[in-house]
Amino acid sequence: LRLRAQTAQTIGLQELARVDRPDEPGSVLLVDGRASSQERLTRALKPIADVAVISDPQAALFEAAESSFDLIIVNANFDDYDPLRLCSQLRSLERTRFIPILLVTEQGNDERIVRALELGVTDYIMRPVDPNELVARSLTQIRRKHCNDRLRASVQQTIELAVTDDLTGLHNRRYLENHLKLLIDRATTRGRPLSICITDIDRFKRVNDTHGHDAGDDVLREFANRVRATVRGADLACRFGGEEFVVVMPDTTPEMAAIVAERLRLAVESRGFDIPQAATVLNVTASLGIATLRPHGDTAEALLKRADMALYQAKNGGRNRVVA
Ligand code: GH3
Ligand code: MG
Ligand code: MG
Ligand code: MG
Repeated sequence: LRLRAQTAQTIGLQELARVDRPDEPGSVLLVDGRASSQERLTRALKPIADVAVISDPQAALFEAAESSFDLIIVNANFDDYDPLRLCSQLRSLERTRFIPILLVTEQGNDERIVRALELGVTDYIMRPVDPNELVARSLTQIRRKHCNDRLRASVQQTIELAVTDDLTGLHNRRYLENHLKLLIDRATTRGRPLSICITDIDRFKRVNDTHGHDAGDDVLREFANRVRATVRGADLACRFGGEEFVVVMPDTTPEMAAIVAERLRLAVESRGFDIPQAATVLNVTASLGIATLRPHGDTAEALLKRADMALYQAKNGGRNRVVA
């Protein structure tokens, strides 16, 4: 259900292009060293934004990194402090680099303005500040920020969907194949062990044949839950296809992998699977094959192949077992 809702939201990509979207109130951080201009600028911005005011530029940097502002207005009027330093810091911090900056500055200081724009300041406004101009420039930046935020969130969601298995919420095969290569590179470079486990549900076709495909899906979801509950946070669990799952275990020797695989086998066998679709509880078992990365030039394909051969032996040996 959660995944369906996500799909619907992602399809809402067209939403991003909508121009009739009513303005959400913006949140603005005003960094300004003088009480008089703080008061004036805040009053001008009040109709379009919630304004937080800070006099000290270094405190402003922390505040900006802690909160989520749509716009930072820097009024270049500090004693003994170069406002471009703050702008440059705002651009370099992960948490603040996407927040637009509007610089309030003196007339006739073209070089400084060019320098500010080079640093990544988004826009500037000259003193004396015309309140209407301030509102217009601020609103433009706030709208663009909101639009960019939606776009970023949507791209993020789309990426997540592309690497997630809809039925179980685990990663899918595409993600595994990409990511396994990275994990292998890392393990090889660092001289660390890495093991994988392929597991396949035993006689799964019978579940479908006897109780229907939806009951089969229930088994797959519950199986995925048990995989999730068994592995560590650093492990990568994925649905490799059908009723086959793969767990990649960085920093894991063959001995440790055998223990994890046996724990998973028991987690499946020891408790019946609740099947709401068929109002029943089913006994399920799985076979597991494990393989460990060889120190030199081992590939993802070769590693998966060895684990798959071990799995095949587990099936041949009578199922419901781990083979290394
Ligand atoms: P074995 O012990 O040898 O693994 O026997 P098995 O029956 O589990 O293996 P087989 O490969 O013959 O059958 C796998 C079945 O899994 C066949 C297929 O219809 C079913 N299957 C694959 N994907 C899904 C799915 O998403 N949902 C459901 N319900 N069934 C699926
Ligand atoms: Mg099979
Ligand atoms: Mg099977
Ligand atoms: Mg299979």
